[in-house]
Amino acid sequence: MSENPLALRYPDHVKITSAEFQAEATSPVAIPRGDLPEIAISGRSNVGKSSLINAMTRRKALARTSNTPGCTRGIIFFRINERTTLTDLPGYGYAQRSKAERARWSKLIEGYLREREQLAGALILVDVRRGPEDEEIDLAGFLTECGVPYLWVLTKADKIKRAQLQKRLDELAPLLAGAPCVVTSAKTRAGIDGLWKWIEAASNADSDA
Ligand SMILES: Nc1nc2c(ncn2[C@@H]2O[C@H](COP(=O)(O)OP(=O)(O)OP(=O)(O)O)[C@@H](O)[C@H]2O)c(=O)[nH]1
Ligand SMILES: [Mg+2]
Repeated sequence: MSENPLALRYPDHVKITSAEFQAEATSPVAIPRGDLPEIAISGRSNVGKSSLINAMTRRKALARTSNTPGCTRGIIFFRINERTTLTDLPGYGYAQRSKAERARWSKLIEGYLREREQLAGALILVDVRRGPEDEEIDLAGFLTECGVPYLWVLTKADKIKRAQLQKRLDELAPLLAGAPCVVTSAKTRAGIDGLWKWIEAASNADSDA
């Protein structure tokens, strides 16, 4: 019998002892110095980046979440357990922004992803119902070009029926370019432990390099 990924509910092994907001950077000069391995959390507006950070840290409102797309404006830095920095990136694909503002954002984010020395990996969030589109495929290519390992994170798994999930994963698999993938829900906490495991491995791989 094939395993249902939503049934893979490991007991959470990461104990969160501290989770702190460090800074919000809306321009490259505002990016804080960092001394910890860093993981960028990326994806289009409304995909659930900020909600995932709250689920990962077991904090209700560490990252600001909203039904209104475009809630997160700058790159937000959170220090977790004095061991890892998570960055909440502003969502893209939100059409109601001016062209100039979108250009400024992509410059900020691309510069950050390309140049941040302690960046150990990136999560690319994709709504499990929607799957990766051009923007996500481009981002994955960009990260590969920058030498940043990435993990596909399929979000909002609670929104589809369990019986449909395996079929959906089979449909999406060819689009994921062989990169690892975790199915998550910020609502049920499915997959959160798997995220931390990947982050731990990416952080160690980076510090060994
Ligand atoms: N059912 C369900 N809803 C979710 C989940 N994750 C996020 N949401 C909802 O989706 C909406 C957007 O979530 P956010 O976490 O603010 O999304 P974001 O990616 O940070 O959005 P931006 O900051 O605008 O880029 C909110 O209404 C959340 O409650 C999930 O796993 N399950
Ligand atoms: Mg957000």
